Amino acid sequence: MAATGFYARVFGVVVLIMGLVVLGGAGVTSAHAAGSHEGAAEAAGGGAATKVADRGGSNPSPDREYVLEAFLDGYVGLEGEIEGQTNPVLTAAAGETVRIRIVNGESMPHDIVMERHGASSEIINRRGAETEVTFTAETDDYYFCSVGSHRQAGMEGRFEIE
Ligand SMILES: [Cu+2]
Repeated sequence: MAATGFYARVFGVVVLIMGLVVLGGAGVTSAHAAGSHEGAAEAAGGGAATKVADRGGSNPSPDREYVLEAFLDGYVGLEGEIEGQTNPVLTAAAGETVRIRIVNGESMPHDIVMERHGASSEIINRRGAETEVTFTAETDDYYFCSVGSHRQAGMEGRFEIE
C-alpha cells in the first residue's frame, strides 16, 4: 500500500485547511451549537474534511455506491432504483466494495453503521453535511444510525447479498 502515505498526507493537509476555515469563519458557531452530542464538534470537522477529500478524487471507486438522505424517521434513497424509498433494501454481490453515502436531511446528529460488517461512518450534525461508510460485502446485514435511540426511531434498513 505505497499510496497510503500519500493519501494520509493529503488528508492531513485537508484537515489543516478545514481547521483554518472553521477558525476564520462562521463554522465555529455551528460546530459548537451541535455540541450537545458527545464528540459532535470533532465529528463535524472530520465530516467536512472527508467531503473535500472526495472532491479531490483521492478515494478509490467502489463497485456499488448508494446515497441516502438521513432523517430520524429513516434513511431515504436519493438516487437510482432506491430513490424515494424509506430504509431501502441495499444489495451487493459478495466480495464487492460497497460505499453508502449519507446526506443529513436535518440539523440533528446522524451516522451509518453496518452491524455485522463492523464498519461505521463519522457522525454528521448539520443539514446538508455528508459522510460515508465503505466495506467489502460479506454477509446479509443491517445498516442503522448509532446515535441515541435513532435506530429504534426508524433509522434501520437491510443489506442483502445478491
Ligand atoms: Cu440518527
